[in-house]
Amino acid sequence: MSDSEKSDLDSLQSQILSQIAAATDEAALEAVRIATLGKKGSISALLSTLGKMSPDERKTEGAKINLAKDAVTEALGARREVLKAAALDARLASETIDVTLPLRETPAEAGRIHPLSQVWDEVTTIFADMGFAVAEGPDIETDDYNFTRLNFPEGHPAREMHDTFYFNPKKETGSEPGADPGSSGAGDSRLLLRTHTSPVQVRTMLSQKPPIRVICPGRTYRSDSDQTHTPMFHQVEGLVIDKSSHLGHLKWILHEFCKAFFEVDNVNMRFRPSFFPFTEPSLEVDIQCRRDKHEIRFGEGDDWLEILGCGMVHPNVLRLCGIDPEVYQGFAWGMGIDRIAMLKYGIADLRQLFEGDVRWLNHYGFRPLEIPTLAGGLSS
Ligand code: 2U9
Repeated sequence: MSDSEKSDLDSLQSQILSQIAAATDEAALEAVRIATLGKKGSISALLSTLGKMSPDERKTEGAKINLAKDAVTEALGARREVLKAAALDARLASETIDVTLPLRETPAEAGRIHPLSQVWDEVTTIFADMGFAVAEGPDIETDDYNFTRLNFPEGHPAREMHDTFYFNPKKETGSEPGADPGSSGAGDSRLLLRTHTSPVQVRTMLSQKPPIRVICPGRTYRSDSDQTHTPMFHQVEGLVIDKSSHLGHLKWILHEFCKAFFEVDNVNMRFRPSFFPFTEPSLEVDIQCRRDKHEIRFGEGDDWLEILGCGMVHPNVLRLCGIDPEVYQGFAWGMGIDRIAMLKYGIADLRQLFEGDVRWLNHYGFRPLEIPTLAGGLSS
């Protein structure tokens, strides 16, 4: 090999080695390998010239070219290891996780129970513990079940008192087949959104024999909307029918309910005479409380707060619901779930209950897995 050829091989080798050193990733390094040691690579091309040389020349030239090939192969291997390690370091750096971060809450943990649902559950838990059954009925009712059978006479102002949402009247077809014989006329089948849950008690009395002990929680509707009224609101009503049920039983039940619901050892109650078409006598019930600036405390203080209405079921109602008032008597009561929820949980504005604001719900809502029980605490 001439001096110039020697320096050609040297410069090719040093050129390849600097390309290897400059490769910044494994793909670039592979490109250098193919350009040098691949089938059409520069070193492979030199090796292919050996065949045309004399045996002596081939011996010396072959040794030199193979030395250059070994140097390139070794450099490629070494650089590949460096690039592999660097790629692994970069991946580990980009995929680091902070194991000290708090876990994200699951949907079941992040959700909240609305205060109205909570109070609904608390109320049903308390009455179920006293032995009451829970009954529900349709939101769309007939005039008959909502008013007539509850002793609201046709055209009586008490019907207007309820600001009823009526549906358009059905076209009259004369006497409907299978019409209820207890119904007093065609107007009775006109549909409406129930103004109270009392039709559920009507249905209960028509379908069951006394003794009856039932509570009826549900949605109710009245065409009324201002700071203290929403067109849809919630009620829970109760009914007891037996041969000797009396006001003393009613007072005991309501007293026990108030103590359990407001989670206090004693509540003073005041019963005032009132009027409802479906009860006689009728009473309104106040509970004693102390109003501080930001909260109300029950069982102490010298203020009174109205929480429910009640009374002995009117004999006309018993008769219209298929129960003989000469044999049976009973009592009933009704209260607003929205109102008692606001009182218990310090909710100032009724409309917040229906806005569906998740920030509000996060503050006032309850954890889904903490179900109210009398033994475990209603609202702990
Ligand atoms: C039948 C017989 C009697 C249910 C009753 C009340 C008194 C009452 C109001 C409280 C506030 C409605 O939520 S409110 O707007 N209710 O004062 N409700 S007695 O009496 C009945 C029910 C059904 C068959």
